[in-house]
Amino acid sequence: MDEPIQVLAGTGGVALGEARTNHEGRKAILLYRDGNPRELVALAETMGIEVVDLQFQKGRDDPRTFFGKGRLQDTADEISSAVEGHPWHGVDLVIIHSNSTPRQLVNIHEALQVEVWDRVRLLLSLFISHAGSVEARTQVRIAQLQADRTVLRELANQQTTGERAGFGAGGKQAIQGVLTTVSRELTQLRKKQAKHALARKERRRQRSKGGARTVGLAGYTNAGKSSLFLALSGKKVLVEDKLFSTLETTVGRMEMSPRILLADTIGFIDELPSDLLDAFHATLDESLNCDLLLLLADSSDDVDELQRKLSTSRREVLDRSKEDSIRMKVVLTKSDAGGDIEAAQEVVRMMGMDDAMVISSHSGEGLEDLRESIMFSLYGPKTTLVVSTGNPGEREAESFVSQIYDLGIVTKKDGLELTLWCGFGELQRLIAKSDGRISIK
Ligand SMILES: Nc1nc2c(ncn2[C@@H]2O[C@H](COP(=O)(O)OP(=O)(O)OP(=O)(O)O)[C@@H](O)[C@H]2O)c(=O)[nH]1
Ligand SMILES: [Mg+2]
Repeated sequence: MDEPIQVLAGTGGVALGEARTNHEGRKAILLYRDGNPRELVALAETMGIEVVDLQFQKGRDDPRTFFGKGRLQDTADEISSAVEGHPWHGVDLVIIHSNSTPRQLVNIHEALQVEVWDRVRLLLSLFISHAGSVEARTQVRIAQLQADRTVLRELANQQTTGERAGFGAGGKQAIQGVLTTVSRELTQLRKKQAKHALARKERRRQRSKGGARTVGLAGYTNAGKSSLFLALSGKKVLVEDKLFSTLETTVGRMEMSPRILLADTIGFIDELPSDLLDAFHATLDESLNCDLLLLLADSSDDVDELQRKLSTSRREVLDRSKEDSIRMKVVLTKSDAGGDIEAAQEVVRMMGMDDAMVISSHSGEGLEDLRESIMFSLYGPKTTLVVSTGNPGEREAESFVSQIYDLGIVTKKDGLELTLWCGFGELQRLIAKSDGRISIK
């Protein structure tokens, strides 16, 4: 490219090529106008970024520059003149506590001359640093390119309207060139993503053909989904005290009940723009289109937090589920962590949902009851079957017994009497095919 493009850092460096993925040790300041910036600070800290100062300005945000022009200039001066020993010394990142418009991002960056992230870009950076698998990386890259494209279009637009001087025709062409490249990559990535989605769908179809039922785990980020998945399935997944440790769906069998599949997935967060979450729809679909959904909420959060996170999670689930009605059960996690369980139950009730199950994946409290309750939701009450001994020369009773074991989850066996959880349809078929040898007690 003949003329350098003003790279809007934090957009993933379209024009730079490689995006930076490690932000450990960076220093940032955060600008906010309303709401509580704590969650955004926690997200930044998850990446090892130190937020050294919070800057607040009253009133509605400026549609051009978020903060008023004067205040933004003061901030710029302070960043550029901070000497050794000043808390702002070494700040190379500014975080905006909102989902900014491309216009705001471009202008703020221009004024401050350091990397600028709004909420979306911060989440994207976090996703990029946590994306482990090929599928997760594809999804994140799509989300990132979509976000980049809006900023590039704004840059191109400002040049066309003459708002942005200094690039000339060469600069404009260069931006158009990058835009074309971005669009081409997006098309390729979407094809790749469609293949992943198809493979997931096929796996899902195979599983349900085999009579398996799926239990999805959903909830706000850090609610304890992966920990519960691990406790119930024994299958190792990443558990971390970080936001968004999980970015894709992992399916595992429930221990002792191999016909029940659990699906751990990405968490929700407030104000995640819909198109950003859309990038994860294939992976989310796999866990949300289930026979039973466990909606997890952290009982150690204070009640306001709990309510906010639970409402967000429920709304996202309902918006994204393809089924008309979804069977949902609230689970309060981390019961060992000293939260007010009664107050948490009250929140659940106030939201019009049935009383929650209370569990701790660490101490094991409530897990047995949860297992039972999952089975009950999926299969209804247990059934007791009796296999008759049959006459000599007839088929062995034990072969019917082993068929019953294949069919459902046997919890008790007393000679030829078996108590089990199983699907009604499957049960009817087995009995019909048994020539009267299997009956319900
Ligand atoms: N005390 C206590 N902490 C728990 C329990 N379950 C999970 N945690 C902690 O909560 C944090 C988050 O747990 P995860 O299981 O990774 O949560 P998640 O919902 O999968 O989080 P993301 O994938 O990041 O959205 C970790 O530090 C866990 O150790 C529990 O039963 N008791
Ligand atoms: Mg997780």
